[in-house]
Amino acid sequence: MTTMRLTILLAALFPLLAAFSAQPLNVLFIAVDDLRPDIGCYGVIHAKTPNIDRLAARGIVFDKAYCAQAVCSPSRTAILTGLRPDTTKVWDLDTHFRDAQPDCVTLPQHFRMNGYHTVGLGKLEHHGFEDGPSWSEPRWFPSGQMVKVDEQDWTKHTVTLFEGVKSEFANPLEDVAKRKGGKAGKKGPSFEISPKTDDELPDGAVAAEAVKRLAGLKAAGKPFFFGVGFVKPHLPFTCPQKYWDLYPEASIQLAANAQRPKDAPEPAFHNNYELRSYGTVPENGPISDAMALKLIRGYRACVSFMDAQLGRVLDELDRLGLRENTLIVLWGDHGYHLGENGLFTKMTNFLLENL
Ligand SMILES: [Ca+2]
Repeated sequence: MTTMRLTILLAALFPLLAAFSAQPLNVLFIAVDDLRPDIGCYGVIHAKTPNIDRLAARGIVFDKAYCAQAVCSPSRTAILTGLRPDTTKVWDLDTHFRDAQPDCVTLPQHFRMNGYHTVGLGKLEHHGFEDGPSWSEPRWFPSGQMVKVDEQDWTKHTVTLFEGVKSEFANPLEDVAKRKGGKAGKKGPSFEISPKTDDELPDGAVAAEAVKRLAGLKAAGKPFFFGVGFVKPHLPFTCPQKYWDLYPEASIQLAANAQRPKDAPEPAFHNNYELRSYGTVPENGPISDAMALKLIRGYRACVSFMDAQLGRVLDELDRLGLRENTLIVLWGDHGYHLGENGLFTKMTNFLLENL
């Protein structure tokens, strides 16, 4: 049985009265990669997340939300299909849920089958496992690809290239091929102050595209299900200086419970292998306190960077007068360690408290 890390699920069900109107509500479905509840609306004092907080203030904050399995694809698949990993057979990052459940109906697919126009930008399904029947239009990625998945054969993709933003994530299809072919090489640094502007980074490009698309979705006059996927605060913790500046170095402290719990069984842990795949992190041995402090600061900076991109989308929704008739759901795919229990990243069953 696979469980369970805290995930974040916020919904702005606003206004509730709209739910009783004859006009179907639009859905803005926002996925955030590796977001633990380091967020102001969860009472985390250090968090600088004004846009998530304003969304939370007019909606519902779910504080007992759990994920099916604490890693991207199984968790995302469970959210999209409503099925457990043991049913989808997606326990890893290499399996499409339609291999085991060819006829399942995903959440966006359900809306599509009921008259909605469904569009997805960025990371919603796990990269490389985009789903044909879910979307009315090709899936859009900031790295310069539009991917149309065959509606009958999910192994067939049509890819259109355009001038996109270079991503730290590889081309989704190449990424899968590389993983299947063996060990991927070392990646870039685990954290970095980026000299790029917001829009030159993937999440900024997703926000810019989302802002562009909203006007078209409104003009089309059909109810829409709009999936917007942000990849920060996933590693590497790369974002512009202004977001790092929100968290002065001197304000960062190590996790209070940085030791393994007494008598906890060995299988509950891992050796931080995801973190170690980044170039600046040693292959073995402890993560130094100096590096841990940088990672914690970088993670927080990336949460704020993502929050700023979210704010652009929410502002445009308001500007277009769509707020009253759009249900917004914001969710993270699983929790995350930043040194708690001696761990970094995800893929454990620990719950996080007192961030
Ligand atoms: Ca994830």
